[in-house]
Amino acid sequence: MATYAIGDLQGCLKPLKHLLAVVNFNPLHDKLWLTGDLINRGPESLETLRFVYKMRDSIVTVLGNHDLHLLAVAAGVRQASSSDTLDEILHAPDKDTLLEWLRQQPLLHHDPNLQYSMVHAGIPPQWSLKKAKKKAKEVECVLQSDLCEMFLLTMYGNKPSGWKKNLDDVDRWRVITNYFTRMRFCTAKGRLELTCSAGIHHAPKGYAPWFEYLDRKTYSDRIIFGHWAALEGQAYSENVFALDTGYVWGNSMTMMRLEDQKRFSVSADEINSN
Ligand SMILES: [Mn+2]
Repeated sequence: MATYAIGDLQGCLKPLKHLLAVVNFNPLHDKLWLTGDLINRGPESLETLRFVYKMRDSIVTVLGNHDLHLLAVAAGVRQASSSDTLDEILHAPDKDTLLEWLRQQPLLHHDPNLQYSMVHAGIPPQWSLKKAKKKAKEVECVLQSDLCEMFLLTMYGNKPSGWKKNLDDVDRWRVITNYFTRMRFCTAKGRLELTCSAGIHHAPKGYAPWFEYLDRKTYSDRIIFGHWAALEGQAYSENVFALDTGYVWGNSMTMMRLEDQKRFSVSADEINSN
């Protein structure tokens, strides 16, 4: 029995199946964690979502920005963008089942036995794990409630740029969601810079990757995340595991076995030459 974590799938089913075969993944005994962004941009979003849904009893996933975007487009509160590849899901006969399941997924997962946490993008420096869990829960409850549509409608935007006490509901949900699903660079106090998606060495002035702050409150917690393909799987920080290695952009898909932190990866070239 083992637990594996894989970075953003983005509708790429072949490398997922390949990695599971490499380790003889057994859904009866093993667990698979996914860092979110299950769909969009890649070639097989519908089949990927169906595959994950079928394996749902062996899977833990967290929501990424693309997953939330799919829910917003499906709810009719947001237009799809020209680079989206979500149409096949939106027209699928099993769409409602798949999206209803997706809506129930968390923003943060913590396993007290394995001592790992997982989010799509990150946890802001000023929040402890305990606080982060509380904030994630707040938005998860909204998503799973009758307020879901209102949340999806008002979720988009880069402001407010950071957490403050006394934000109104819509603003606090947006900041929480931006932290967990979109953050890359921020200040030590958690002010976000959401326009830059470059690598670690291209931090906008005054900002750093969220995990680089040595006094961040989750410094001794082990955190798995995806979202940031430009890191190429390297966060150069202890206890922080970057798993999005940009398969959908022609690079590779990465899987880590949590028990021994051994990594497995498969490149787009390998998959395409088979
Ligand atoms: Mn993402």
